[in-house]
Amino acid sequence: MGGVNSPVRAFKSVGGDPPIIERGLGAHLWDVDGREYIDFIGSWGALILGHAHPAIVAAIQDQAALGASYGITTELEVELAERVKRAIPSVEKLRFVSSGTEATMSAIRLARAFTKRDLILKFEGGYHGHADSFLSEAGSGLATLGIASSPGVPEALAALTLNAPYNDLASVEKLFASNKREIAAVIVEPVPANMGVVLPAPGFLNGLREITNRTGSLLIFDEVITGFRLCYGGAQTLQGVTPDLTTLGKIIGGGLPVAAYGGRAEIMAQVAPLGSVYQAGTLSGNPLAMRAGIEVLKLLETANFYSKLNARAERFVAQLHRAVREFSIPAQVNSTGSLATLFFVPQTVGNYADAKKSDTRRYAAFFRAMFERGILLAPSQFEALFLSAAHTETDLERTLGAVRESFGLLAADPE
Ligand code: KE4
Repeated sequence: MGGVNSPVRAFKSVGGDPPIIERGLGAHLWDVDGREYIDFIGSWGALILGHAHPAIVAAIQDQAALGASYGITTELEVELAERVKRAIPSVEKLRFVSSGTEATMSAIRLARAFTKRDLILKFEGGYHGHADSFLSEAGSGLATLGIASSPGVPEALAALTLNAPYNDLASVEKLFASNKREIAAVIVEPVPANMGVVLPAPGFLNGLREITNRTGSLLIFDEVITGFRLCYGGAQTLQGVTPDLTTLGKIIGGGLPVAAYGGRAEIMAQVAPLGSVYQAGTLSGNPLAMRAGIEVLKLLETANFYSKLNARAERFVAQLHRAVREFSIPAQVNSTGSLATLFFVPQTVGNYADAKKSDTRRYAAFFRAMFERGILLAPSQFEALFLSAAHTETDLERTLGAVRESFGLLAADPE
């Protein structure tokens, strides 16, 4: 289907044909023609440890020999759940699912049941997977392909999703005022990465917490990307804001299909079989994926993992800023921890409307110049660059060399 199993992989917004990947190791990928790339997609953020980490491979091999899935509870699910709960105390109870979409879809169903309200408020440029309720004004692949709302979503359902500009509390207040006591939940990426990386303005997340408390709505942090990315836990740990529900994915599966939703015990108690909010899944919590997740969290919990990764990422981003200045490229670098986006726009980017002012043709030219130099960035202006613990100083130096050459080409062709 279009040669891909997910639209953003199609390279449609950057041109050219995507490579066919044969294998990965550490921060590197090789395609079927033997070309090697330094990889900054990292399975869209899942591979914070890089490809084929030996401990993860060994755990998966070991578990595979014991069986991949039983469809009955194992101790592994309990162990991974306990690790997540210890890392993110607001997650008092959780349920494993197999994709971030399932996690966010289930979280809003639960919020609607718990509050007995129907409306959901999300943010323009926020991306929470491809469930019907999330496809208006969404980020990631929809932003990349310019799809403002997906056909096939009934008008009546789409009308239950409200959108506000990110970092704009006044707009959120206005939507709450005009939809009194009808909003079940606000769902937000605490640090958005699907409109490109955008940082929460001081007080924004606290403001959402105050508004949802005051109005009896739930606050859902979609941490599918930020969970275990910025620190051992969620962005909520760094931001000091406690949501009612959290969704996780990507990193907690170590490259295998794992996601989760969880939060306050009294809310989660409404999920079947304890309650009657129905959510299920054949492969939810399967032992193979649980083993991978447990191994990942063990490695992430090692001392200084994040301080080392984030310090290396910060040094890299500082060099990126320097190159932007040196070559006078009209661009912004938004970053936090090991997440970064280079927006080809002269002004700062604080929300989706700002991000959409980016010159996507220049991003495409930059992407192709880097690709030709063996550096694989996200094939979209509205995604993030993911640094991993596997990116060595040599990888980063090579990447910065390619950045300078690519900027040189762009500067020579101001278009
Ligand atoms: P999945 O259903 O793709 O596992 O997760 C959906 C999702 C939910 N929430 C956030 C914050 C997400 O970033 C995602 C998925 N991220 C995109 C990349 N930005 C997945 C890439 C793709 O769709 O191929």
